[in-house]
Amino acid sequence: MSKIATPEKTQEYLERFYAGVQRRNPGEQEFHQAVYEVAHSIFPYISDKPHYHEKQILERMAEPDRVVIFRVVWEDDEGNIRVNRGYRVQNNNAIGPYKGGLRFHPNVTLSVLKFLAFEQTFKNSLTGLPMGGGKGGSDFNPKGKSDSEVMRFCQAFMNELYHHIGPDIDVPAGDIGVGAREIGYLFGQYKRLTNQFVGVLTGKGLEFGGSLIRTEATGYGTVYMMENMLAVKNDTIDGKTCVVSGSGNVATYAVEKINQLGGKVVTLSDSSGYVFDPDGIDAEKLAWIVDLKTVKRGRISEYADEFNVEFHQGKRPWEVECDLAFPCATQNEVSGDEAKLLIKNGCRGVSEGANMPTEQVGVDAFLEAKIMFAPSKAANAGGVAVSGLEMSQNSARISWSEGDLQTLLKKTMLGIHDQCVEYGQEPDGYVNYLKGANVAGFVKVADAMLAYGVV
Ligand code: NDP
Ligand code: 2IT
Repeated sequence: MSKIATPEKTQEYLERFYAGVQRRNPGEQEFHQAVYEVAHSIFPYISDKPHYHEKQILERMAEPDRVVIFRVVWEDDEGNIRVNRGYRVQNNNAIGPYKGGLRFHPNVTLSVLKFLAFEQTFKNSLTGLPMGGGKGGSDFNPKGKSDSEVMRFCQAFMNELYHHIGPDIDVPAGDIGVGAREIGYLFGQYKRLTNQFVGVLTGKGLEFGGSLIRTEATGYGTVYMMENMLAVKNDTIDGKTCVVSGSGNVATYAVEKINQLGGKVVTLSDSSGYVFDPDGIDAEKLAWIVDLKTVKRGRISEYADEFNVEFHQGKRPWEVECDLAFPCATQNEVSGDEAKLLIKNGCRGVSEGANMPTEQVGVDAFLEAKIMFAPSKAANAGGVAVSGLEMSQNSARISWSEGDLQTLLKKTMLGIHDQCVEYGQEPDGYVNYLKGANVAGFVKVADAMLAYGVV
């Protein structure tokens, strides 16, 4: 069979490609899912562009440049020696140094990090900034650990990671379980090991090279994406009832921006369940949650006790009626049935703050119902975009003002929105943002790879 796809053979070629990905990466379900979702958009687009096939561009993008797996040994407060596994997946550096977060969570596996690094490659391309795609982390569970234990773990993790990163090589940042505290410990250890003060991590404290609005950027950007989609329909967030999942960094700043734009957020969640507050989670209640999560490191169920509202143990918020939904917790947190329930209950728009939060059948349901659907690689790119701006500020040894950064973040999200429209608008006018994001993200990386030849 020829390697060259033709429009007639698109489906056959997609299936052959996907079978190869499954065969070479056995058991890596999340990675398969992420690659399939992208390939499904890319094959029809490249079916009449043989140069991409001849050079096996998508095949190369779905094989990480490099994966580093290492042992992390640390001592807990009782003097026990603990062993975790650390990873860094360097997926693709065609358009810039590898860039992407670190996740500390017990369900971290190679499959999870490979899916995240693959997605990051397209997301970073969409930002328009020169950043390749990477991701890393560990199966370490920060929950219930003391600050000293987290510090010792971070130091042990960096003792290996520092060999593989650098401001022009690979620049990690935060993700689930890695916030300001962890980035501080990681950066401190990098500096100690290398005797260099360079922008090797983003999401740093403002005192040591961090950028204003990096903390807020992902959540804000996810809401700007929704605002941009609504604007096409001459609509706004004002007055809309919104359902948000999660209660970490992305979720809380999404709530803050929705409130500022006049929307009402009625849910937040964590892995134990969700709270339903029909009066809305206003700025005061949100400040209470941020303190609960970042200082006391408590659970969202405590909100229900404090504000006398319902807590739905073991459930996810998608059963609550809403106009707009913002999944901001983790992958595959919206099942196919939950997606259908959202549509049935009148939800008109979904903007994904988390990475790949919707199962493929759910994504298909959103697209079939032709509701506004911003996939994660477009919707949550505001975080890594401001990380890119942090890298620029570090290289130039300057700090930009909050106003300048706010403008750049908004401009970046609008640019991403417009690229999705350019590549995703269908003949009937419906914008398939998923297709648009995948194709727009692909083209830039693919063209850079073509320019390098076969390497
Ligand atoms: P945080 O660690 O700050 O918060 C994570 C939130 O998600 C917590 O509420 C956590 O609840 C919940 N959660 C985690 N795992 C699960 C699970 N298995 N089931 C249900 N809930 C879960 O992380 P972030 O807010 O930074 O990240 C959230 C999502 O956003 C992730 O998908 C991340 O990849 C994505 N993202 C983050 C960016 C950033 O800048 N931070 C940038 C772009 C995307 P619990 O405490 O119970 O675990
Ligand atoms: O998924 C993501 O884009 C992030 N966790 C942020 C990555 C970054 O480098 O800021």
